[in-house]
Amino acid sequence: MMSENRNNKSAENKSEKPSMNAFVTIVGRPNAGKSSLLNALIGEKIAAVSSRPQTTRTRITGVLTQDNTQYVFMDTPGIHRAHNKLSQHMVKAIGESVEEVDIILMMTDCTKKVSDQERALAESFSKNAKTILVINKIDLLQDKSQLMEKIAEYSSLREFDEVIPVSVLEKDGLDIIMKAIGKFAVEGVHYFPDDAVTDQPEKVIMSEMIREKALENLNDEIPHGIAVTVESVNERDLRSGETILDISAVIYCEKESHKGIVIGKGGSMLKKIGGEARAELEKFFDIKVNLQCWVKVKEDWRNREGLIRNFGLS
Ligand SMILES: Nc1nc2c(ncn2[C@@H]2O[C@H](COP(=O)(O)OP(=O)(O)OP(=O)(O)O)[C@@H](O)[C@H]2O)c(=O)[nH]1
Ligand SMILES: [Mg+2]
Repeated sequence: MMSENRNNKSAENKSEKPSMNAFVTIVGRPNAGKSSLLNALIGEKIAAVSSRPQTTRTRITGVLTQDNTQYVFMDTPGIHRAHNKLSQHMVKAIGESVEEVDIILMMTDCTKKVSDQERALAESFSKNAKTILVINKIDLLQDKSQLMEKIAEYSSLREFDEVIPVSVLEKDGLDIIMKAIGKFAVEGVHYFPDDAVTDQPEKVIMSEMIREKALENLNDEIPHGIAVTVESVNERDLRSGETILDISAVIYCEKESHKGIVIGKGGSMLKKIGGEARAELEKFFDIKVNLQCWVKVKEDWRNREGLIRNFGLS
C-alpha cells in the first residue's frame, strides 16, 4: 500500500505485553457520522464525509495501533432501503459486516427518531458480539434533558454493552469510545503493519477525496450519480528539486445534461472540485499534486452491474 510509504506513522511503543486486537464494525443510519468517527479515531481522513446521506458506498477499513493493541475499524454504508443495483450492493455490504464480528459500534443521530431500519439493524447483530451504541451529534441538542430521552429511546433497540453520547464534530467523548472498545480487545496478532492507517489502495483514497468534493459542491440529484476513478498516478521531479504527483481522474455522471453542470460555466465547477480535492490530496500524501479531472457520462451506471464492478463498488 503506497499510502504507507508516503504517509508514515511509526509505532514507537514496543512492549512486552501480549499482542491484542479489536475488530470494530461501525454501522448505522445514513449521515449519522460513521465515517467522521472513523477518520477521527484513526487520526487521518481516509473516508469521504459529506452532508449528504449515502456518502459511503463500500466497506472501508481504518487501522490504529496503540501500544500492544491494534484496532481495526470497518466503516460501512448507512443502512437504507435499496432502490437500485448499487444500493443493493451497499445494503449487502452492511449485512455481511454485522454477521460475524467481535465488536459492533452502532451509531445514531440524536436529532433523529429511531427508524424501522435501525430497529431491524439492531436485531440482526450476532448474539456473541459486543455492542456499543454511540449517540452522535449531541452538540446539536439545545438542552441535556433531551439527551436522556434519546438515550432511553435508543437503548430500547436492544441491550447494548455500552451507551455513549458523543459529538464527533467537537471530538467530545471519543476517548470514552476508545476505552469501551479497549475493554473488548482480545489477545491476537496484528493483521496490519503497525504503521498502517488503511488497506484502501492509494487510487481509491484519491478518488474518494475527489468524490467527496463533488458531493459537497453539486446540488440536487447529481451527486449520488457520481463515480470517480483515478486513471494514473505518476511522480515527476521538478527543476526546483521538488517532486510533484501527477494524478489523472475521471468523474463519471449519469446523464449528458449532468456533465455540463459538473463542468460548470467556463469550467468553474470542475475547477472548484479539483482545487479542493488537490488541497486535501496534498495534505494527506504530503506531496505537491497536479490533478487533472475529466468528466464522462455513463448512462444509468448505478443499475449496470459491469460498471458498478468497474468502479470497485461490488
Ligand atoms: N453537528 C454535528 N455534525 C456531525 C457530527 N458528526 C458528523 N457530522 C456531520 O454529519 C454529516 C455526515 O457525516 P458522515 O461522517 O459522512 O456520516 P455517515 O454516517 O458516514 O454517512 P453515510 O456514509 O452517508 O452513511 C457530515 O456533514 C458531518 O460533518 C457531530 O458530532 N455533530
Ligand atoms: Mg459514511
